[in-house]
Amino acid sequence: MRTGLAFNFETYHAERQRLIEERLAQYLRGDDPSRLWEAMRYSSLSAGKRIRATLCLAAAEAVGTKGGTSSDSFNQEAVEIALPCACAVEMIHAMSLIHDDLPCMDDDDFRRGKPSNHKVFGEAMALLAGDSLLVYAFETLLAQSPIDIPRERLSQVARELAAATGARGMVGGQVADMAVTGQAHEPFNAEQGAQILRQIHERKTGALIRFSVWSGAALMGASENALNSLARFGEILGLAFQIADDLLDVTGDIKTLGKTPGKDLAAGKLTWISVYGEQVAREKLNDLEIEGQQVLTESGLVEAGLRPLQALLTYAIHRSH
Ligand code: GRG
Repeated sequence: MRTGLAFNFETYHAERQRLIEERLAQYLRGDDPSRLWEAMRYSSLSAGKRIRATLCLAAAEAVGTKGGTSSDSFNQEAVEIALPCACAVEMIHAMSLIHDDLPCMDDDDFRRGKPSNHKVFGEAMALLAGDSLLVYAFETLLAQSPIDIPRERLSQVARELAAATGARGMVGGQVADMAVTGQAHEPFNAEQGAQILRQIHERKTGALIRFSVWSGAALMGASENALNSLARFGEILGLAFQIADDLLDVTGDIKTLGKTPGKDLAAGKLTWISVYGEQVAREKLNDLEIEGQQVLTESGLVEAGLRPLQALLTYAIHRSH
């Protein structure tokens, strides 16, 4: 274990991104049929922030941190336990971006500063690359996780990942989103708009982010109290991440964002901006930052080990892309 003097988030994040990308490249080196694997790698290995995978590692490291450990130490054991799961989450995330960009969904030509998957490989291959990534994520989690993780724990993690991805999670959220797209300017009553928005966000983005934090801790065998606190922290961070995303859609530019800005607004999507306005959205972000830090202190985990999670919340809120 390496230890340093003070916690530096940029260094922490860059090192976790490198680890995640190295391992993703290793898992995704299949070559037959070669065009399919190429399409899977094209989206999975392109320049993402890796926030979900980093959250998974950070939660595992927080649980694995014992008193007296420096917060920028590299907890090799925790990282090895959580890396297959972190990569599985990134594969599912990449799959959702590929499908989201298809002409039948958001129809976006750019993603992560590059042409979208279907622009390079065609719609049929993009669809199949997404399908393969979805199932390969589960294969990776189940086949690559260390053998000494209790099987019951691993199967619970796989079950939760399926729930976060499917009809009760991301897919359900996408469908709920599609159902109201184009209606942002309709006369929703305020309460109704807010309720629909909450249901979309909790499932479409929130569920996978919550899972990312929870799973890192669950794989480490965290106590029930720590698990509950970290799951709640994941919900708070998921909502904050989405509000920041909605704000970036109106304030960002294509070069920094790596995708087309203003699309939510143009499509008449229900977002935090269309329902509450920019000012309220920013106030909510402040509240969530405070609430998230508070929830972490209730986890009972060692303070030094929580610093990466604290910093990830701040990053999710203040990021520029
Ligand atoms: C077929 C299982 C299945 C799902 C597809 C298309 C779809 C259903 C769901 C859409 C989910 C989606 C794309 C939500 C948007 C989430 C979001 C804010 C993405 C941007 O995430 P970042 O900022 O991106 O973390 P990077 O590029 O940094 O990884």
